[in-house]
Amino acid sequence: TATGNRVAHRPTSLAARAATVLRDNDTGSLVTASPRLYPHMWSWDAAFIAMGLAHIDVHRAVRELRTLLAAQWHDGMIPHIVFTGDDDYFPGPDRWGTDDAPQRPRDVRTSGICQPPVHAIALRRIIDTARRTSKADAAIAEDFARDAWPSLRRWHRWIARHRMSGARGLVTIVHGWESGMDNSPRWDAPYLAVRPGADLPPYVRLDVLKVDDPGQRPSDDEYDRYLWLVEQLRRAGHQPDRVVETSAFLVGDVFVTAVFALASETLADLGAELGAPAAEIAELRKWAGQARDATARSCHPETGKARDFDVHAGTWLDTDSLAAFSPLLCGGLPAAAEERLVATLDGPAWSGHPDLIAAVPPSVSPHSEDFDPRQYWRGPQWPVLIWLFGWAFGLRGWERHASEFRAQGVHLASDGSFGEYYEPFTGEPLGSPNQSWTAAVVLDWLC
Ligand code: 2M8
Repeated sequence: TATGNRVAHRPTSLAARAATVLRDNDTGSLVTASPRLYPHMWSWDAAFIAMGLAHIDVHRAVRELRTLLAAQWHDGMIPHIVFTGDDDYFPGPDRWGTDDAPQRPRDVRTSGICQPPVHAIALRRIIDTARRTSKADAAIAEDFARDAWPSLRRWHRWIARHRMSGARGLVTIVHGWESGMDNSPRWDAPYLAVRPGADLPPYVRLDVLKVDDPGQRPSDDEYDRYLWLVEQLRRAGHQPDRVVETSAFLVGDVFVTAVFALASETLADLGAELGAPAAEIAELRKWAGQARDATARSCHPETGKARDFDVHAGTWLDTDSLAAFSPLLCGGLPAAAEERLVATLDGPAWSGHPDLIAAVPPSVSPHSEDFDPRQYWRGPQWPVLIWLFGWAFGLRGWERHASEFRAQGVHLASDGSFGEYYEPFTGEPLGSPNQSWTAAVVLDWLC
């Protein structure tokens, strides 16, 4: 079937294509984030990818997370990129300068920052999928969960220790890349204050060579700032506390905070099922509570939308991005405030915008002056975010919303190209085609 000039695949054919993408991007021990643009493993991509793999082969799903956890730093941080041998991506490990960091694992090269902690959520989903498949699969997933639980707990402890002070209780990030939403307008103001030094070593961008239209990627000016922050991290020797003291970019990220709250609670529940130590479970619930409260407290008194906090400027950041709805991921708002936020999300500035190809929220509101329908994290729809919100809605008992997000997410991706992101009015796939996490969430929606 076709809508406009978009071809729409039937569910069985779409699922088969999604599985093929994951197989094609598989190097054996890891599935790269995309075939050309991102030839390595990314932390939060890997979590979603593993969840998709569980529908094909639970062994393979578990191996994906084992690969990621083998790259966990000794202090608990899960790095945002695990590099394969491929050197066709910039910045690679030499530029990150992580080889000298004493806490990085010896036999694998990684970046020196992290990404949203969605891993416990993926593990929960993998176990649930495996339990529906067979007793044997359930045993594989549960055995792995017993092994992985202490590592995930150390990861959450790292966040609680190093990133939970100084930003009104929100989890702080030291680079826009840590948010996963690299060039979101959320970070425009804090990035303005990042002034690349004259001693920024020269570099050549590779990303712009791998997309049809470089206009869908961040600008050169933005990249200078990204690379300057990498330089600062490297000069801080990738020591977590030194990094926080010296970074020109230091922001409390409300989306990461809400994900941390949701994932900590999920990890605590898993721990209770697996018989983990009670004190460790209680500590996770404490962090979840703190993060949930900080998320709720960030809401604007008039609009009710959640906000990020710029530590250096000492100001709240008001941006009409999807992160404004973060409290819906983790709960914690009074009932009336929550209802209002849900109504805003469903309304004409978001999912209810009459011109959207699929009734799911874009990364930035089409009513915002920052909105750009083709520009990366500045307007397109991202299936992976739709999955996350939809899953959280299901958990919260909002079945109608959860199934609506699932159906509309499938509709958005039904062209079968598995775009990294989509133009929200036409459904044109943008960025990289055959993006693994898009294939993974589509597979999860369909299975
Ligand atoms: C994008 O980020 C990387 C840097 O980490 C890049 O632009 O090179 C983001 O969309 C990020 O959220 C994602 O994890 C990564 C791989 O898909 O690509």
